[in-house]
Amino acid sequence: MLFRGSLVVALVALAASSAVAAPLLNVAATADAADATVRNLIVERDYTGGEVQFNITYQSNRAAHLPKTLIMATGGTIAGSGSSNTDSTGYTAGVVGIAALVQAVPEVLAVSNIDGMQVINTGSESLSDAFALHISKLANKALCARDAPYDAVVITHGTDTLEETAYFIDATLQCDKPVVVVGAMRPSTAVSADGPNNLIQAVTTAVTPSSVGRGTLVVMNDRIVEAIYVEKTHANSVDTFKADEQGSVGMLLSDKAFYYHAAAKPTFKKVYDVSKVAALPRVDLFMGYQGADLDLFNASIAKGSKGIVIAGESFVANVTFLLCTGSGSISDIGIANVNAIVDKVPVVRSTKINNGFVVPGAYYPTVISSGVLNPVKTRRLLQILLALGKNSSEIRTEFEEPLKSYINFNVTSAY
Ligand code: DAS
Repeated sequence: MLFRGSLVVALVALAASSAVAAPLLNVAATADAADATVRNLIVERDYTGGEVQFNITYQSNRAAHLPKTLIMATGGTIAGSGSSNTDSTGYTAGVVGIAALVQAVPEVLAVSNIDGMQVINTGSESLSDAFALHISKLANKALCARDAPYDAVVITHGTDTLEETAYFIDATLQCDKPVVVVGAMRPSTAVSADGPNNLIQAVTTAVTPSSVGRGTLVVMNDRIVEAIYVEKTHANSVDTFKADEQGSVGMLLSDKAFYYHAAAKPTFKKVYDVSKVAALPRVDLFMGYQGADLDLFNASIAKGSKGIVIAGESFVANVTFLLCTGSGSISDIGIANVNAIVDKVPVVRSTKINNGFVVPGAYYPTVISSGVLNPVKTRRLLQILLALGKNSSEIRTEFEEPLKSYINFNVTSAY
């Protein structure tokens, strides 16, 4: 079994010294090759929009009493391999295939029938907007379509941009069935690799009946956290995916999902239908800092499509900007650059702090406030709204209205 610590240790003992990666990679390759028959299930694959099909490359034996989970593998450290068993920073992400991932933890087959699909196998930093749209469509088809074939979806993913994919699916899934996104901080070749346990916990959570109606979840390191709030909080440690302010909604106890409360919808959460969207528009993100005059707008405008923005040509709706400082504040000199483009494109301000709100108000009347969403999630929502054809004032309403009503709510008038 690829991930078994004991096997890794045994291989380390057998290997002369640094040649650990080779035998482990061979195990992975063999495991995937063993599923060659399943490749007959491959249907056409469409990565750019339109009808999506499942490219199943792993299928477990069926047990009639168990639910059906589709694992969509995308790569990342959970599918990574290093040159030594203590290497947790210099490894190659996205090399182990879906069949090997599942076969490394056969315990998952006791809780669910599993189909595996290798959507892509790469580090999550290299995933594109097209990927986000594609995997959302796949999840919707797997779970929410009429006669949907699956009870739950688990996505294995690199951790660096995991919260972007998780949030995008959370904001676009058209039904209440569980989607669980999972990764690992240590590659499969490391001592105490966290991938195997994370994977079994993710599948267990996905098929737990009380996971229904909780939106997309991230399960790692024993914790269950809502995608809308989760963030990667530590660059290297396994204890990294958290919702600092909102907390985790549950945890895994002896690999059983335990929730602290019944399912509840996050305040203000809305779900959007992107089934007819063919591509997400470009949205750029800028960091605020002392001395920032935001003339990067001008630099990007001077190159390609961003130049078209300021010229006010027809492409303008395809480029939008986000700003993020401590509370979404914008420098005096920067606001002049912002104001020069806000008639053409919506500008949304978020916060790099990753906690708290950027509240709507009179402070920057030309700029839209992101509310509780962090910059990368704000970017995703902005892409969704633009893709659905919303204009600037509609985008402002989607971002700001719920929070505005909350802030303006007068307690005494409620009695
Ligand atoms: N290589 C990074 C990624 O795929 C890191 C990781 O997975 O932990 O996001």
